[in-house]
Parts: sequence; C-alpha cells; structure tokens
Amino acid sequence: MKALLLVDIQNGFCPGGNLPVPNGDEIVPIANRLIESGKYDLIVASQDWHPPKHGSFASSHAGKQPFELGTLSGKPQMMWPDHCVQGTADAELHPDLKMGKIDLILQKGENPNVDSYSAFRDNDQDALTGLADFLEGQGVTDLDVCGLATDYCVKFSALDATEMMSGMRVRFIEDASRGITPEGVMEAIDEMRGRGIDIITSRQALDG
Ligand code: VGL
Ligand code: ZN
Repeated sequence: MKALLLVDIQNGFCPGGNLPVPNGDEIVPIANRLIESGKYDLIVASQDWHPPKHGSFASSHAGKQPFELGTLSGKPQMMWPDHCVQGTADAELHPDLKMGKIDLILQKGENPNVDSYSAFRDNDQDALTGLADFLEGQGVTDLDVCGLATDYCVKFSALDATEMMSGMRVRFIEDASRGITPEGVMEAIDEMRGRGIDIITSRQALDG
C-alpha cells in the first residue's frame, strides 16, 4: 500500500503569501502529476492552520521580528511572520492543486502554545495528529513525502514518518519540494538521508 503526503502546499508558502518559500509554486504542477499518476493508493495533504495570534508569530511577542529566534512555552522557537491563519486565503491549499484525488486533508498547528512542523505531531512531540495511526490502519507500507518547506515541515514530517511507524519505507521527492534557505535544504537532505529516507525525483516516483 503506497501513500503520498503533500505537505503544506498552501498560498501562504507560495510567492505572494505571508511566508513565501522561494519558487514554492513551481511544485504545484509536479505535485499534480504525482496525484494523477495512479501510483498512490492514498493521498494525504497537510495544511498549516494557525489561530490568529499563534505563539510562533513574531507579532505575538513584544519586540520580536520575523526570522529571529525567540521562545515559545520555554523552548527555542523561530519567530515567523503571521501566516496560514485559519479561514484566510493564505491558509488555503494552492488553487491549482488537484484536490479531487486527495483522500484526507489534515490540519495542524492549531495549538497557540506550540508549533507543529510535522504532519504527525506537535514540535514538543506531545500531541499527535493521528496521521501515523491512520496510515498504519490503512496498511500503508510506503510513504512518499514532498511539499513546502523542505527545511521545516517536509523534513520533520519525513523524519517522524520513519520514527513513528516501524517498517515504513519513506522517500523524499526532492523536485516536488522547495525550502526556505539553500543551507537549510542541504542540511535537511543530509539529515533525512542519514535516517534512512531515500532522496528521489518525481521521475523516479512516476516510473518506479
Ligand atoms: C512551515 C514555518 C512555519 C512549513 C510552517 O510548512 O514548512 N514553516 N510554519
Ligand atoms: Zn506555521
């Protein structure tokens, strides 16, 4: 059983959004080819879905600017611009994404006091989203992960996929993902590879 996890392909992370990932929108046609390939038994999309004044927003902390390091619930936290606020256009999945074949849209980041990069659990690794149990319950053995941003939500989702579901074969689709910084992307790829995640292209995913 093969599944595809599309991480946070939302307006907010595309050019024109509130936390734009450089060239983030370029992955939409690639994601659509994967969605329509018939290679996947199950397709899940995650959606960063913050309440207004979420604790990861610099604007929630006096004197903090976006992209500075701050603290949230006593832990180091990157301060982000306000982004993906529930019910706003910024939080919507990219309008060109082929939504019809997505089986589940999973929202995360709703707790104002903790950030949630991974689609599987909050950053404090406390609250689970239920995605791991869902995928295991569906008999998924192979999970391909791609989306935005490689150095944050994609990386943490892929790492948790290997950590939380024993025996899951996880692959990261590099060209179907974009990151916030080139250094962050290189580190994320090294880290994923080091944890046994295969780094592949969409061509390999489509042919394989
Ligand atoms: C993300 C930063 C803050 C992501 C979400 O989707 O990678 N990054 N919230
Ligand atoms: Zn966020």
